Amino acid sequence: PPTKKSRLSKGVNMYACQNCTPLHHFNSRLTDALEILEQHAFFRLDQNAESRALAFRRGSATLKACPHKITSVDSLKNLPYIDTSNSSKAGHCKKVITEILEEGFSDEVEDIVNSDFYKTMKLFCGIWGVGPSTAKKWFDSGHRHLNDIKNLKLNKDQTVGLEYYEDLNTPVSKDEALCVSEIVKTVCMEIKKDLLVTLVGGFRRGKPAGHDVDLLISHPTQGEEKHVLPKVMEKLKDNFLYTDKKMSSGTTHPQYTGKSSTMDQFEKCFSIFKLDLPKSTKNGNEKPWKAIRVDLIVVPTDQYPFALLGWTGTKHFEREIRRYTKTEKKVVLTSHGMYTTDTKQSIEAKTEEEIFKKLDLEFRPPSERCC
Ligand code: DCP
Ligand code: MG
Repeated sequence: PPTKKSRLSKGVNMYACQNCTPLHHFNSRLTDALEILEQHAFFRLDQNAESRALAFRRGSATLKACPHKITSVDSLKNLPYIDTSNSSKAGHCKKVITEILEEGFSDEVEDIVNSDFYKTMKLFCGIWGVGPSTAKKWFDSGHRHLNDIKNLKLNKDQTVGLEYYEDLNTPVSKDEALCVSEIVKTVCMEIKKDLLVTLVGGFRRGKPAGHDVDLLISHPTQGEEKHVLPKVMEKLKDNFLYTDKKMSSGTTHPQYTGKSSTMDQFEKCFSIFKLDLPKSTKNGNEKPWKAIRVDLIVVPTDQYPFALLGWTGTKHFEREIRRYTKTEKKVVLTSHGMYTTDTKQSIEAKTEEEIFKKLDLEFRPPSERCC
């Protein structure tokens, strides 16, 4: 059974993976504010940036899981990561929420949104291949506009990221995602008729739009997925504006612990796809296609349920289920598999449901993982 700490606190559990977090919830005015603070903390890159950002995300995840609208400070009582007496970070969440509940807005959030720093960081981080450290370097050098960046030394990702900035910052609709998915499926079928293409990421959670299209490619027979990606890429070469293939290290073993705990070891291709627009949306002056970020991830069938879980997100849900698993179950969970921390024994699972069951977690379908 879960430890005392992790048990229900006023209906909202301590680990976000234990809660039902639907796409549409009751407290978006508050969570929008906390997520601006989260992003701002992340942009600042100072000493405790990551843990400060995480504290805001945890507070926001709690509010998203509340099955009602919070209208008074009283109802914040005992909420995890918001009303906990011994954390100054939870205190910060509560202070901002209180301001919004009582005044209708938060000065701190307004100041951030209107600041040159925040606006510029958002602009620069919108370039594919640019993270907060590069963006901050440019900001500190006095750059404020995309035009200022054009003549700087950029890597390959950043160069195409800047070239297709507008398209890549226009949300991908569900229809567009399905369209890309169908094109990839058709090509896969030509290579091997049993290849399976699964739309994951935000769209699997039910989001109507997203920033990219994430597709898992697998085959029901173990090993049949090998050597498929180069063939898929060859067949799609006219559909791609840009590709960056990441080779598998060959160590797609559940116990592999790479440098980054969030980056898995699957063979994959990060690409920019050139999607033809339907005639009705074409207009005389515009180009007849849209640049869309597409990720193709090749998954051996024995690791499929873990990859499915790992690529469905959200990022916070993934972080939380791994934290729960490690702390409460002494098990390491990755997109490749899971194993016990002490004896390193692999724990098998054939479906997502079985993974939850083996971890003593109530099953959450993708639509309830929107934390
Ligand atoms: N993922 C992760 N950690 C990363 C990258 C990805 O856990 N560092 C997982 C969780 C995400 C999924 O992969 O849900 C896809 O990542 P995206 O960044 O594409 O996020 P989403 O698809 O959830 O949202 P969006 O609509 O912005 O694409
Ligand atoms: Mg995505």
